[in-house]
Amino acid sequence: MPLTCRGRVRGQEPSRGDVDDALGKFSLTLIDSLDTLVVLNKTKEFEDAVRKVLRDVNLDNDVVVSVFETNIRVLGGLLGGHSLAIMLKEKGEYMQWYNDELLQMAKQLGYKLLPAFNTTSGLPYPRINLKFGIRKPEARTGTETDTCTACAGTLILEFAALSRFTGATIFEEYARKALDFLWEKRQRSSNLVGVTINIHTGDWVRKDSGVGAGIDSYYEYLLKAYVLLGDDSFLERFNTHYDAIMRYISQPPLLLDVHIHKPMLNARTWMDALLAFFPGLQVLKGDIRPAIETHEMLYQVIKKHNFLPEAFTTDFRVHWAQHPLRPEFAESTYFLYKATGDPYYLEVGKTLIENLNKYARVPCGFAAMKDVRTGSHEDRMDSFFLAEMFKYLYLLFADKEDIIFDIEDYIFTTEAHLLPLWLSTTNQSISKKNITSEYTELDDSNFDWTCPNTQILFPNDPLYAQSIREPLKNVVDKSCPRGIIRVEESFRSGAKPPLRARDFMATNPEHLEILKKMGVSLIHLKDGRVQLVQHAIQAASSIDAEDGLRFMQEMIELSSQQQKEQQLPPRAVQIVSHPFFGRVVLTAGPAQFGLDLSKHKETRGFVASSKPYNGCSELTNPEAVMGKIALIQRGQCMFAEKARNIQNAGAIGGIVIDDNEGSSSDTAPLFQMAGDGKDTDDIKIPMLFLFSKEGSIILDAIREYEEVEVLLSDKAKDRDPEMENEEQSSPENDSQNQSDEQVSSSSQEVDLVDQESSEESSLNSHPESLSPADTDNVASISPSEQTSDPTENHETTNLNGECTDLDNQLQEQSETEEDSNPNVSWGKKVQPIDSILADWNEDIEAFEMMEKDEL
Ligand code: DMJ
Repeated sequence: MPLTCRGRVRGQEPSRGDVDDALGKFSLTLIDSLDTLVVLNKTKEFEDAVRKVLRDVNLDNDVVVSVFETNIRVLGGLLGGHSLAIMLKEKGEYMQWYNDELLQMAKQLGYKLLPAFNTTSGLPYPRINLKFGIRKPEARTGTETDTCTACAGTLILEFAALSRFTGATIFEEYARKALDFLWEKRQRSSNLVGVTINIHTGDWVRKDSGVGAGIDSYYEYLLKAYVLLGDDSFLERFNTHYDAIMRYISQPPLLLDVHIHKPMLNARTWMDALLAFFPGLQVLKGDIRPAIETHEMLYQVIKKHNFLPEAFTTDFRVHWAQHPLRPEFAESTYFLYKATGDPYYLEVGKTLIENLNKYARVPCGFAAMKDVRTGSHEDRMDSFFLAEMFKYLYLLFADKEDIIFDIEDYIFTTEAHLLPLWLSTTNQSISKKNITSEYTELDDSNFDWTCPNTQILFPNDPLYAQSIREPLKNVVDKSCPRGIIRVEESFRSGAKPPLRARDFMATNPEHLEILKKMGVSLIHLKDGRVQLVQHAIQAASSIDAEDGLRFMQEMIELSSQQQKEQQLPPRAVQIVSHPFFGRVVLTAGPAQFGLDLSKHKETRGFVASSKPYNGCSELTNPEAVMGKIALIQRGQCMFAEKARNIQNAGAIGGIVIDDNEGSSSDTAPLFQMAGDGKDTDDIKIPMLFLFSKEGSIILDAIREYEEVEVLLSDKAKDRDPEMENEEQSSPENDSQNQSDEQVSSSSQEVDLVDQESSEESSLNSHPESLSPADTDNVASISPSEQTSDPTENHETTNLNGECTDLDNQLQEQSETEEDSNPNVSWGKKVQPIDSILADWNEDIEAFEMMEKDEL
C-alpha cells in the first residue's frame, strides 16, 4: 500500500472483493518478485529474500484464495525462484547452501491446490481455502459453479514444471486434463471459447470471446506449453484458436470480442487492458504485422492518457478509468523489440518509465492510478508490478552481458516467472496425447513469418516495423466515433434497416411490433423506466434475432451514454506542500454546485478545519479558514449548507470528509454531492468530497506538518519540487489571487472539459443523507430520454460528420495555458541532480517518520 506505506494484510483492510483473492497471507509480493531480483542482478538481495521466504512464509492459512492467482504468482514465483537458485548454485558463488527448499514449498502448495480439481469435468474450482481445501464446512468455499477460461487454462506451465522438477506426475496430469476439457468444449464451428464456463456441466456461461480478460492466458499457455513441453497437440490447438482469433476477433489494429456462436457479431464496443499482452504472444507465434499494428494503437492510447486505461472504446475513449500498473504493454514492447530490433520500441519503453516516475512514483513505491484522467492514485501496488513490469522494462534495455545467465534458456510464465527449457526433456512420464488427426487443416497464409527465429527477424529491412506503423500514425487522435464495425457492415444490403435504438419510442405500436419480431420484450418498471430483454429463440427468424441483438447492443450503449451525460467526472486533491510535493493525489467526488473545477483553473490553498467540524452552522473560527480550503465533516446537514457556511467565513474552497470511518474510494463508489434542491448559484467556491481514508491522509498530514497545502483540480498536475518551493514563497501565488483568476477562464476551456466530462465518467449523485443512487447498468431508459441521439455530444464529429482534430487542438491550448501558469508548469524545469537527491533524502526521512506514525 504505497500511499499509507504499509503491507496489505487480508482481513485487516476493508475488502476490495475479488482483487483480494490473490492475498493469502503468504507474502505474495516477496515471492512474486524473487526471480526479478536475479534478472536485475541483485543476487545478494535474492539470497536474502529466499531466506526470508523460507523463514517466514506459512502456506497453511485459513484464507480463501484464487486458484489461478495463487498458481501464477505464488507457485510460479516459488518455481521461478527455484529455477534461478539452482542456476546460481551451479555457478558456484551464490546460494551454495540451497537445497531445493523453494521447490519443497512449491510442492506443498501444489498439493494444497489439488483438491480444487475434484470436479467431474476436471476443471478446477476458482477458489480454495489454503488450510481446509474445498469441501470441509470450515472451507467457506466450494459452492461456486463457474470459472473463467483463463482460470482453468493457465496451470500447465507451473504444474508441469512442478511435476518435472519433482517427479510427481499428478500435477501435470491434472493441468492437462483441464486443458483437454476446455479444448473439447470449444465452440466447434467458430473454434472459439467463451469467457466463463460451468465447472460441473461444461456449459459456457458467458459466450463472449476475446483475447483479454477471462481468456488471455489460456491461449498464451497453449503456445508456451508447446514451447516448454514440446507436445505438438498444444501447438495444433493454439494454431486452431489463433486462426479463429485472426478471422473473427482481430480487426486490425483492434481486437474486439465476439459471440462464440455468431462470431461475425461483436459482443462489445470496448477493449480491456489485459489484451495488451497479445502482440507479445503474436511475436512468439511469429505473426509480426498484426502485433506491430495493435501495439501501435495501444501506444497511442497510452500517449493520450499516460497509462492504458483498464478499458477503452473502439473510438479510444476511456471506458474504465483505473490503471493498476499492469505490465502487459511493457511485455509486448519487449517482445517486439527483440523481434524487430527497432529502436522505436526503446523510445516506447522510455515513455513508459518516464510516465511511471512522473505520475505513479510515490515515496513508498509506485501507486496504481485510480483514474488516468485525473491522475489520482490508489493505495495499491500489485505484486505483478515487481514480478513483470520491472522485469520486462529492465530486459528491454539490458544487453546480453547485463544478465548473469542466458535468458534464452528460459520461458516466461504469464506472471513473467522463468522456467528452464531443459524441463522439456526431464521426467517425461506423461504420455503425450497423439490426437493430431482431430485437428483441421489450416490455411497458413496468415503465418508467413512463423518461428523458428530467435534473432531479429528483419535484419536487412530496419524500416519494416516502421512501414507497418506509418499508416496507423494517427489512428487514435484522428478517430471518428464509430459504431460496431461488423454490425454496421453486416446490415443486409437492400433490406429495410432495423429499428435503431435512438429512434425507439415505447409508445409507438409499430415499434413494439418490430421488437416482438426481433424477440425483444418490454418490461415496464415501477419507477417509469422500461427494461428490454431479448430472447433470440422468440424471434421470428434467425435474421430477426440478429437484428434484435444489434438493437440491444445499441440500446445498452445509448443507455450508458445517457447515464454518463448526467454525471460529472471525479476530481483530484493533490497535496503539494512539503514533503508531499504533489506526489500524493487523492480521488475526490465533485459537487453539483459551486465552482466547477473542470471549467476553471484549479484552486490551491492551505487547509484548515472548520469549527464546528460539521460546518452546519456559522463558523466560530472564521479567522482560521479565511483564504484557506476548509475541511468539513460529512453529515447532519446538506452539503450546500456546509458550503455556504465556509464561504461566509471566507474559505476559498471546501473539502467534505466522510464521517463513515474506514470508507475509501477503493471500496465505495464515488459520488457527486448534490445541491439542496434550491438555487445554489450563490455558492462560488469549489467543493470536493473525500472518503474517510483519503481524508485522513490530509488530517494526519496536518497533525504532522501543521501547514498543509493542497490543489483542487480536475486532473493532477506534474510536480517539480524546486518550482514548488519557489511558488510557496512567491507573493503572486497567494491562494486568494488565484481564486480570483479562476473566474476568467475562456469558453474553449469549457468546451474541452465539457467534452471530457460527457465522454468519460462513472459517478452517481448523492444528496446529503440519502442512500447511494442505483448504479444498475441495465438497458433501461426513462421515457423522456428515449429520443436523444448519442452522437450529438461527441467531440470529434462536426456537423458535416467529418473528423476533426479538435481534441488535439484543445489539448494544445490547454498545454499552452499550463505553460503560462506558474502553478501548473511543474516538471518543465531542469533540476540539478544534487537538489533532486537532497529532496529525495528529505522525503525519505519525512516518510520514515510518517511510517512510524502509521500515516
Ligand atoms: C498478471 O497477474 C498476469 O499477467 C495475468 O496473466 C493477467 N494479468 C496480470 C497483470 O495484469
